[in-house]
Amino acid sequence: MASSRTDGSRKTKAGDAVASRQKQLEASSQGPENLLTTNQGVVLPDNHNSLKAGLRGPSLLEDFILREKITHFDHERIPERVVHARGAAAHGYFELTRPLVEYTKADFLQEVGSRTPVFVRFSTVVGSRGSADTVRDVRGFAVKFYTREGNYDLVGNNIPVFFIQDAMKFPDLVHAIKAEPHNEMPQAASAHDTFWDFVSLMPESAHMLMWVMSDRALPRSYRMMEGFGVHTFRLVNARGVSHFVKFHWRPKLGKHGLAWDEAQKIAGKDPDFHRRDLWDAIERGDFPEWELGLQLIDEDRAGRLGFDLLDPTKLVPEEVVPITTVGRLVLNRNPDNFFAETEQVAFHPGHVVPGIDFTADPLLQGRLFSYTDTQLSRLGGANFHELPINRGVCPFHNFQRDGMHRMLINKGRVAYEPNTLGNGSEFRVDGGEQGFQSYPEALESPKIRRRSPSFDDHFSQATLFWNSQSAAEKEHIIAGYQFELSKVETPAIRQRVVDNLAHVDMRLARKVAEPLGIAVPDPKAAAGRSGFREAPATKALVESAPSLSMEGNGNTIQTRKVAILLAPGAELGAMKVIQQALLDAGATTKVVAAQLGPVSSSSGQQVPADHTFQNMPSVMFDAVLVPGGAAAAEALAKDGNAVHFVLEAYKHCKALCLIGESVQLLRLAGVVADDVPAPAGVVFGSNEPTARLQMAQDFIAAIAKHRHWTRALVEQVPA
Ligand code: HDE
Repeated sequence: MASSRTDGSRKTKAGDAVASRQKQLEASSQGPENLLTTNQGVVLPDNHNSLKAGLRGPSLLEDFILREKITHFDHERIPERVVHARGAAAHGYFELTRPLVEYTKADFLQEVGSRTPVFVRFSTVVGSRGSADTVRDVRGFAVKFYTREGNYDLVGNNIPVFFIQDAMKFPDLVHAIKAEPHNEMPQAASAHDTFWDFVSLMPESAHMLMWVMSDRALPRSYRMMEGFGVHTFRLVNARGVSHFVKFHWRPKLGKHGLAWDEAQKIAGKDPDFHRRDLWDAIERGDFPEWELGLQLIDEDRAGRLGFDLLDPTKLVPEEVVPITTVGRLVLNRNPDNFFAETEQVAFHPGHVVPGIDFTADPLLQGRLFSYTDTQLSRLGGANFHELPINRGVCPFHNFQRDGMHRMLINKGRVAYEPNTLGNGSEFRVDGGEQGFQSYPEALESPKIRRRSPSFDDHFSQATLFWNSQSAAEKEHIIAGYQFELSKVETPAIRQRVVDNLAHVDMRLARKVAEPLGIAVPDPKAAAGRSGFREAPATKALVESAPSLSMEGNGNTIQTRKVAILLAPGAELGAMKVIQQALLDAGATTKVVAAQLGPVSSSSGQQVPADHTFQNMPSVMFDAVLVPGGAAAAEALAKDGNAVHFVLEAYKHCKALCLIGESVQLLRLAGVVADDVPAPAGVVFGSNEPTARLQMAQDFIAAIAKHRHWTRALVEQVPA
């Protein structure tokens, strides 16, 4: 429990802030016990039988043990988050690698090497708590820093812009994208009429829609996605000088996406795919890591960007303002209890510390109200800051009192200020230098309920994003729109979407329209609609920004999962060499076979299978390795599940290494033939010892590329 002292301990250097935070949490933790008691501590005589009037008689109301147990159970659930209900979280630390004294007085951003404990929650936005992880959606990326000056929350997303510009439209957006209210369908999906109805009437959503239709909305892993603060914030230094700042989290493993067909299948095969991936990586000791990067912009530069920094539908390309790396985030401990930590954690963009401040972004301003307000119903009252996961590591003291579930026992008779009966006269009331000082931004304008014309250009950055994508990424965006609109039943809505798209890029609009059987998009139709404020497109400072593409990103195979398909008679020689090379490069391998138990190799060696083709299908892996051996290849070729495994990995453009005779698995589908070069990302080779090392290197290089999106004949393979 936080102490109520206001002594100077927040200034003393914590020896190891991360360890003391953990100790603080442990004080509220409980491990398993042998003895069961009631909540009052009375030892239970029996945990199987209720108290009855006779062996076969009715239960007695008097049974306080049964009543307490059932009552507690009846109230186990709390409302899920109204958005971002589905999530997973972990503990870790933030380490500063570059001092920011020049820009901010925030204590945790001063000294290189200082470590601040953090709790980070990732989430999807639209689905309910039990929905699948791999749906097409934005991901939340919320970081709570337990600093010595109070908790600082950076509550961001994995997409750097947002659908809307003003908080006033947030409830409409959420009502439109969530399951439709009459039948609560579809779950965790934007592919339905109400969402597209709304966004097609809100051209300010054009930029964000491009991101959501891209593979950014299908991350391979939380560990392989970027995070963004989205809004422009301020950093303020000790002299009161302010800089605008944009926050970026950049994953050490690179940014990577899934194939859409794959993401949909994973949603059924393992709805916990991202949650499990995060949990397993931390349990294995593969601690996920991100760099914190800042774009620092002074007032003068801000005026020359060509768009309004307060508009959350705009980003600042790093090609225009470079990103300075200032620290690293490491997640190294899984929560002990999902409910107590991941569910009860309460983030709030308004949790700031001295040296970090807001801007007048009208979306951010609305958020500053929403987050405490929502906890009042979600966490049942005003004392949620006392929950162990939400407690700060520095002392706090004020005269806020009472309320549901108050845990702190405030001593004394004084709960007001000023006072002379307590120590009230010691408090500064003269607006002195101490504490959080709001940046004194000059504001003198008439009240007005209107949108600034500087927010009117909705398409230039959507076009910039489009221009910055590789050919394959563009195809994915087109396919994303086509899929979503094919689920929209009202033709006029589909038409409106493509008419709007014509303002982003005519080719994109035509390609989306074609297979939907709708008219060639008409940009003028969009412009004539009410709510469509046409603004002269601002000149983008760059035509294309490679940093917005995910192609060619990352060159490591660390933590990638490789399936080794085994059947009786497999020749293990080359396979073993390649497996070792994969492990040395940091990948993990699993043996997958027709059934569990040992599989006999060609030399009679017994290799235990970790999984079966059905319980761990190809969508659970990043790459596939199949050993040679005529008998094994024959057996796999006759097993529909094995053939499907290989072809599905091929279709999802994953790296494949087929040794010796196992090449026939791809021949069956007609995607390889003698006279055709090996498809991109597919490595063939003989069992000969001389070929092994080269094969291993080629396979590692193929996995490092993540996916071979331009691979030939993918459409020919059945889904
Ligand atoms: Fe949130 N958002 N949001 N949001 N948001 C919530 O707070 C809200 C927005 C984000 O893991 C809620 O505690 C409004 C942008 C994350 O616990 C709620 C507006 C961004 C999380 C809320 C926005 C976010 C939330 C629901 C527009 C990216 C999950 C439960 C004015 C910068 C945090 C809760 C976690 C959660 C309101 C827009 C990120 C209702 C009103 C933009 C990562 O308060």
